[in-house]
Amino acid sequence: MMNETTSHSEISVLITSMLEGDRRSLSKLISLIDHDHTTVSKILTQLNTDKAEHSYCIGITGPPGAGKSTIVDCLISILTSQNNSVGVIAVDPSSNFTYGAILGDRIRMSDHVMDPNVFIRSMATRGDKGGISNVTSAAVRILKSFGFDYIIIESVGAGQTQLQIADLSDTVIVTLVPEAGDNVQILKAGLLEIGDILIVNKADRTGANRIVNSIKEDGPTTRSSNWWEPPVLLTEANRCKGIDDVYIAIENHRKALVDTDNLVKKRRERNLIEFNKVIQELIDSKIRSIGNISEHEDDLISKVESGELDPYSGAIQAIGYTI
Ligand SMILES: Nc1nc2c(ncn2[C@@H]2O[C@H](COP(=O)(O)OP(=O)(O)O)[C@@H](O)[C@H]2O)c(=O)[nH]1
Ligand SMILES: [Mg+2]
Repeated sequence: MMNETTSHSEISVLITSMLEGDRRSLSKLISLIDHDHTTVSKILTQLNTDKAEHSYCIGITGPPGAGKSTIVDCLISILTSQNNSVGVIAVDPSSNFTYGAILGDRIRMSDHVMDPNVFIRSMATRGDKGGISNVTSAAVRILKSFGFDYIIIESVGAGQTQLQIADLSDTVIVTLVPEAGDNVQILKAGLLEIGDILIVNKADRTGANRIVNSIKEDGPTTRSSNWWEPPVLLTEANRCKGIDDVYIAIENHRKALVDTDNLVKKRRERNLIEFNKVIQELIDSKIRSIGNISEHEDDLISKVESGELDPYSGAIQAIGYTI
């Protein structure tokens, strides 16, 4: 495993072979940013952004255990059967994937593990519970540069201060389960609002139809518009039932985005959202590092404490610049 001493030239070698389609290099680059976020900008500046617009990003979110990874597995099977390459980032180390083998065929399972068209990677959650970190977004940029046809991001919930799954995805799928039952009102306040496609999974459990109806009755969400009404779909993901309709809904949403010029517009908006979030993160980390420096300035602190130095001048000295 490489560490923070990884040089520009080592990174360049990895990027060159990644861009030639080498999956080991792709994997190593993602490990690098996952373990040492100071490599993020070194890597991102060297990526090929020409390919980036090609990838279509699908975000899937919902409570833990709702069946997100199972749904992703089914989607992988559908997407690869149409000769698409798929890269998956799961922001949840506990995610289990069968590499698109959910349809049951053992021989196909080993095909998928070796399948150069499928790449699956779990990343640790950072900061806010379930939030998407800048590292996740950097990983998605690397996958785009690799040139996957589809990129799927799986994440639980939504952190408030960090990037949201909707900030990275062209189509957002929100997954609920019948157990949500009476909590629909609570969910409505947050999760449902961000979905372009709403799924009620575990159709085999009682109450599934009831929750579909209650979501439909609640009417338009903030994602509704004159060109898109989020469909509410019932699935049974451990048998891949209903996932064909999810795929059709994704393609319909994609077509609607393109036809209304919203795909380009929204991607441009999202670039700026990310830009602002990174600025915020950089400022926050600068403030934290200043805090750490001043802890070590015992001499300065005792001078301020004793009154030998006034707090204002002391603070400016601790920070290293004036305002
Ligand atoms: N009964 C039932 N169980 C399901 C269904 N879909 C997924 N599961 C199971 O629910 C559990 C959690 O699924 P998982 O995909 O890991 O959920 P995630 O945490 O949202 O990614 C697993 O044991 C799945 O096999 C379904 O349609 N019906
Ligand atoms: Mg999962």
